[in-house]
Amino acid sequence: MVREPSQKMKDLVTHLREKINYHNHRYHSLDAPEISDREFDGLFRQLKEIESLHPELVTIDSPTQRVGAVPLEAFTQIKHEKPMLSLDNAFEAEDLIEFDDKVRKRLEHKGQLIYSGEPKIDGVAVSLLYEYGELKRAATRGDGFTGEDITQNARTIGTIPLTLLGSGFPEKLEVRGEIYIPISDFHAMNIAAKKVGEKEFANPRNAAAGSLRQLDPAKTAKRQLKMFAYSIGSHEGKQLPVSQIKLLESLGEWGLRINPLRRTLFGIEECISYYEKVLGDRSELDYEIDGVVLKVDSFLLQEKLGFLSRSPRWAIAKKFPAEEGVSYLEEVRFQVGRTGALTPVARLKPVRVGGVTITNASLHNMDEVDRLGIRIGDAVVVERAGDVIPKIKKVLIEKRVRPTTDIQLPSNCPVCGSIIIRNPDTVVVRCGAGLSCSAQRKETIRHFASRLALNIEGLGEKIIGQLVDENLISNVSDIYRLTKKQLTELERIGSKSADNIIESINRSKHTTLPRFIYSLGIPDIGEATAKELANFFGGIEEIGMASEQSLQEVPDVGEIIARNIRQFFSKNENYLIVRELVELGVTWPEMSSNESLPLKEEIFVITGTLVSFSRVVAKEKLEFLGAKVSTTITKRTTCLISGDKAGTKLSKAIDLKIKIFSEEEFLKLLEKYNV
Ligand code: JCF
Repeated sequence: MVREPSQKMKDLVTHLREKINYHNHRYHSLDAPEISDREFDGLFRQLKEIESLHPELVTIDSPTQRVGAVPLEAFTQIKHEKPMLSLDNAFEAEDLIEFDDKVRKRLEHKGQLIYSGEPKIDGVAVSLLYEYGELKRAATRGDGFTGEDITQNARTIGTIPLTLLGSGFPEKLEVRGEIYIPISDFHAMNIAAKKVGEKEFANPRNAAAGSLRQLDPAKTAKRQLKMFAYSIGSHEGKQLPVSQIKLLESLGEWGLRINPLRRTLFGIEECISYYEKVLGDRSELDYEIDGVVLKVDSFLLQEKLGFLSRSPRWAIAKKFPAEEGVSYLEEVRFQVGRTGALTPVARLKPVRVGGVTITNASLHNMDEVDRLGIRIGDAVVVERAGDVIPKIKKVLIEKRVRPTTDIQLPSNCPVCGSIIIRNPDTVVVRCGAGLSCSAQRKETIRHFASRLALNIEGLGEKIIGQLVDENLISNVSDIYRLTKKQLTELERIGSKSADNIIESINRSKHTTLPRFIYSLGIPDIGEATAKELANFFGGIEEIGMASEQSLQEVPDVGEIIARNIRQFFSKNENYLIVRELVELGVTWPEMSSNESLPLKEEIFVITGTLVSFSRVVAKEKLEFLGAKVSTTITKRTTCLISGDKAGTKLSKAIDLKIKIFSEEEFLKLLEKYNV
């Protein structure tokens, strides 16, 4: 019989865990182990042995518990406490000088500014939530507001502490960072995958993303994922360091891994030299970087600068130039898009550019083909910039020795065989068959299910392709008639995935009017225009019946878009599909039309920290009610929402006798309008 563990045993377990965490940190985060792998394994085995004898001593944060959670069926969505920002890009040194000028002007700062510099890791952005130093959950960036819960997988990563070190960390802390796979491990992974006939990954970033999206954490644990921490999101309970570099150093002290190439830079000239230096050292790094991130170092100044939509005014990513390679054009295929537009796609002799094998490049349209003067058999320069589709930069005419062939636009659709239509006004050529062309059917359905449209998870390109080919669906409303049985009869779909797909189909029925409008795939209507239309008309019938003239009253809507909308709804089949979707249960909360928006006269400013949600979300809610939201107080400002630790804006608002709402009053206001 196993006896109750003694106090001595409990102390030993605590001691072992602390020791293991310490050496884990030395090894994974600092690249400076103090003991050999054998000694480390010895400590680990000792802890495991005690834990197996006394399972009641096992805790979730024990280093033995990194792997072992059961596989998930699907990832759940997590809302970030604070949105994850994106960065503005700069490609030229002049862009940096312009950035610096703007920042200094805004701050009315005459001399040099202090910046922080760090390499921009080309991985997967994640957010880790620590409470009282314990890792509570991890999420991918997603759209910046909501991501996927990857806690189980993050726990398997050695550079992510399960418990923070020391005691200086805030009680609640969102840590932001980039997870990546070292280049050497990426190559080893692909060699191994090739051996067993598995899919190879195109680049280390895709490999990292794929590894994080494993439902079984045991699989993630086998990949050599690592993380660099680069900033924080929400935080509570402790005074934070005052600058980016000091914050990075604190993150390092708390046990997170921070990039050793971080620097404090004096003035923009030093930023430019820093960029050159990192670019030069790039090939020696065992991780992919695509530029450097430069930030105004002081948090006080960052706060003064604020944000422009979703990127901070105080940071910029200086991207490395595109990488180039030489290849041959073997063939041109024509792809048929959602609206029937034919896009020529170059099939190239495989060439490695910046560590990635390239076999395809977009040629955009026939004008681009003419501009390049490209012919089949030509030697070409291919360019790859970050994650964008590779491009053909130019033809190497001097290499044209063998006979080459002209690139011909087909006279029939390569998918359905219909006659191709050329509109003399535009460069676009189309298959005019509309939804009778299976390529257009597939693309229309794919767009409908895509993330920014109805967001039907699991209904991706492959499954849609199969469903259309098997004649199980032929338009978007058929999605809502799919049965589990039909799905499981498809290749490679098990009972569980079928259940998940049916569930996400059902979930998608609850949507919003802007998403619904966007999902219809009317040519040239993006998310922004869909929002404007929804705000203006408030209902889908109203849009369907609106004249071209009244459509043009909507901001962003000109002649072409108005005509596209009219054309869409004047087709009986489209009109019917919209009606069917609603009959099949697709619904959205009612929108009030523009004229009746309750806050349309108001200009709000939000200051201080809000407890209930981030300022970005608060802004969205106010805008939903028709208010304008600005970042600076002026005479035109009508209301200030004043959160915790409000500063100069609050005193300025008091001076100007502007109406002030506390967070509580603000919540009451939102409640009144049900938002
Ligand atoms: O390394 C990166 N990919 C990286 C991304 C580094 C940063 O300091 C970042 C970032 C994205 C947003 N900082 C922000 C604010």
